[in-house]
Amino acid sequence: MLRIAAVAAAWTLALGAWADLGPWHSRAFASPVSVAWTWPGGERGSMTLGGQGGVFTPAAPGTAVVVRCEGADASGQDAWESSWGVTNRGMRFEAGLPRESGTYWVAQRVGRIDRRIVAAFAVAGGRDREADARSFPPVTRHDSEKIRRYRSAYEPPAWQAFAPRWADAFPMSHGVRVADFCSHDGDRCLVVDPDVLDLFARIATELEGWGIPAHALRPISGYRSHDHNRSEGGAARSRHRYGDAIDFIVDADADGRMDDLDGDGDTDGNDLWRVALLVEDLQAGNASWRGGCGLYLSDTTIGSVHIDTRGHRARWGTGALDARWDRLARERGITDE
Ligand SMILES: [Ca+2]
Ligand SMILES: [Ca+2]
Repeated sequence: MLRIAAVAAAWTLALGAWADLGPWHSRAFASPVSVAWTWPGGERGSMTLGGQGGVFTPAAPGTAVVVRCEGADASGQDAWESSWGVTNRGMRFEAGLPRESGTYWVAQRVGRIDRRIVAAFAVAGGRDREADARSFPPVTRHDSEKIRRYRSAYEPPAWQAFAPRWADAFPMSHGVRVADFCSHDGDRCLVVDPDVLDLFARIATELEGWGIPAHALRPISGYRSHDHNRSEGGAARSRHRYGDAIDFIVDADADGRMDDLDGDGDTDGNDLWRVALLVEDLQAGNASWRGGCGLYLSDTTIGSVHIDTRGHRARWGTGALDARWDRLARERGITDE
C-alpha cells in the first residue's frame, strides 16, 4: 500500500508540485477536513480544518497519518494524493509518513486540476534529530493527554521540525502562517501544539462576532528555539519553547499596534482586558484549551496578549492588569492556578 520515495525524489516532487499549486491557500474547503496523526508511543494528535487553511506539523519518521473529510459532500471530494507517492480515492486517506527526513504534503484533489494541500508534515529524524538534541534533548512528546501534560508540562518536546523558507506562507491554521510560528532566530525550526492553533482560530471567530475582521488577529510570536528564547530574554521555561504559545495583537488597521477595541478613543489595558475575558471563557469551556493568558503593555505594540495551552490555568499581566486577574479570580471563585 505504501510506497516510500527516496529523499531526493520526494523533495523534488514536493518542491516541483508546490510551485504549480498557485494561491491554493486562499481557497475555502467545501467541507471540514480532519487531520489526525500518531506520535511515537501511540499518542494521538488531531485537528479539524474548516474554511481556509491547512495544517503544518512536525512529525516523527513513520508517523501514522489519517486525513478525512467529515462533510457529506462526497461528490466534491474526489481523491487524496501525497508528495511521497500515496494516493487514495474516497473520503479518507491513511498512511505512514516516510522514514526519511523532509517535508511532505497531502492534498485533496477535486476534479482534474483543483488541488488543495490540507496537511504538510515536516519529518525530522536521524541526523536532524541528533542535531536538534544538542540544544533540546529529546525526552518525550508532552502534548498528548492533558492530565499527563499537567505533570510533565515542562519536559522538552522530543521533536523540532525544520521549516523550509518556501513554506513560509503555508497556513498552519486560521490566520497563522509558518513564518509567523517558526522560531525567528534563523534556525527555521518549530514545534506546534495544534490545540493552541485551534484556540487562536476560535478567538478570531469570536472577534468577528464583535465586528472585527478575522485578519485583524495578528500573531507576533509562536515557537522559540532555546537560542531564540534566550536572546529575547524569555523565561527558561517559556511556553514558547514548547510550541503551545502564541503572542498576538488585534490590529485591523495594520499599523503594528493594538487597536482601540472598546471604542473609547484610547488604547490601553481596558482593550487588552476585553480579549482577556474572552480567553478566560474559552479556556474555561474547553479542557484542550486550558492554559495561560498573559497581558503585556509595551511601547512598541501598546499591548499584546499571550495565550498558551499548557494544560492548567495561569494568569499574569503587567502593572495593574496583574491585580485585575486576581480580582477576577476572587469574583468568580477560581482556585485552580
Ligand atoms: Ca492597530
Ligand atoms: Ca480603548
